[in-house]
Amino acid sequence: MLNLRKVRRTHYSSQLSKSLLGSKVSVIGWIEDIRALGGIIFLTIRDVMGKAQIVFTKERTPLELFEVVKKIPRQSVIMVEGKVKESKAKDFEVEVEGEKLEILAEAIHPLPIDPTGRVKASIDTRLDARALDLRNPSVAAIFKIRHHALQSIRKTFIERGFIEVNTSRIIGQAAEGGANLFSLDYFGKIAYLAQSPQLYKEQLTLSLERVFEISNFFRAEKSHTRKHLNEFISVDMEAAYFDENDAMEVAEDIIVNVFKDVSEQCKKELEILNYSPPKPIKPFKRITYSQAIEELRKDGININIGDDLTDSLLRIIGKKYNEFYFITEWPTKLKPFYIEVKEDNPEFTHSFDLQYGYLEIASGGLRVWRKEELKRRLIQSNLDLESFSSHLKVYDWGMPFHSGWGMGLDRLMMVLTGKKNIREVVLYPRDRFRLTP
Ligand code: AMO
Repeated sequence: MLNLRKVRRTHYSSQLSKSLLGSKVSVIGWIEDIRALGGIIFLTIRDVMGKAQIVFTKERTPLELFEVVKKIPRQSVIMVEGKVKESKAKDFEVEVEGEKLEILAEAIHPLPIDPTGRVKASIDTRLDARALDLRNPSVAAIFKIRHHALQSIRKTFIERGFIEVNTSRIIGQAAEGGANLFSLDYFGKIAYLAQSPQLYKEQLTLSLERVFEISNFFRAEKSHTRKHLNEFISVDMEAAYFDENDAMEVAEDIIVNVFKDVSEQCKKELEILNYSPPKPIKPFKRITYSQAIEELRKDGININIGDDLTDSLLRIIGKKYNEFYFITEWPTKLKPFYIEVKEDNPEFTHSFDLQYGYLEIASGGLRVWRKEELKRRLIQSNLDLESFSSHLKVYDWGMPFHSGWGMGLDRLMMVLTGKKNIREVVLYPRDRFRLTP
């Protein structure tokens, strides 16, 4: 029986260096490679920090242990105690001369995928074995970058006086209107999984003034694309006394800082991915929706003001603007009820989408903050006033004007890591065909 209290690591693989020559160390990792060359066995073990070489020689190892080591299946987790010595291998400056070995967890053979990546597998096969897939350094790198990106985003918000909040994921009314809701039975009533924290974050500007939330949201969209999931992480912000330009500035700061922080803090991970992310500079370019339509028309595309910018049209625009840029002043009919219309031209709104090339990263704007106007817009959008009553009453309590946006973290991660399929950057993606693992 394994004595858990004796399982101790003195060093991560990345901490083994010449300064430890001659010292006894204890390392823990999974076996990536194992090569027995006559009287010597070379093990490459990996841990979360990197890899190390372990050597067992026949002359120094009890015969029984030597025979055991040879046969341990790859990806099994072992603990090795031994002495640090210089290595002749080109990948390692030092290696551990194994003296004791304990198998902490044995892996089966064959495994569903090869996490070294030498044997390629489809994204679906990899996702079915996601926990193992993450032993591949180029997969783990994505999620280490994600961790740093989240820290950077939080830091920028906090520096700008925003408070992090957590609103409910189970809601009684559709935050965005529309039909893309998953419903569930809530003690005999119908409840929904939140599509966005839209109504809550707006309400919170009344008291907390500047809020942000980073959380999972749910859309019951049937579309099966490389940029949509049915559960995604949205970074949301909302601020009192902000107009849409103030909100856009915060988005610029978030983006500029996240790319800077990741480039500085994730050098090793970006090298593993062999990718250098863009280096956005603010202010980002801004084109109005009408200018975008004009440009498409010049390219001979038959399109009218009021038509949506579909994926294929955004791909054309994205080729010209292969960077971060805003498309502003969208037509009222293409935006939700809570976006304020322009006083001089109510066909258009105080809205923006933040794009990276063809990819929509965020959308937001100035909100309707006067109750009568909000009621008018709800009616215009064919939404039932009664079901919004708990939201509407807030507008009687001194609601400041406010603006905000929602940013798709997973899409941002695609740009940060150079991945073309959103499933690559999400640990356990949920799409129409995938509910496990
Ligand atoms: P919107 O619906 O545009 O706006 O969503 C905001 C951002 O979230 C990301 N996103 C998605 N990512 C992956 N899969 C999906 N199915 C998905 N849907 C959206 C996109 C998008 O730009 N309440 C407003 C925001 C606001 O006005 O504050 C909203 O939800 O990157």
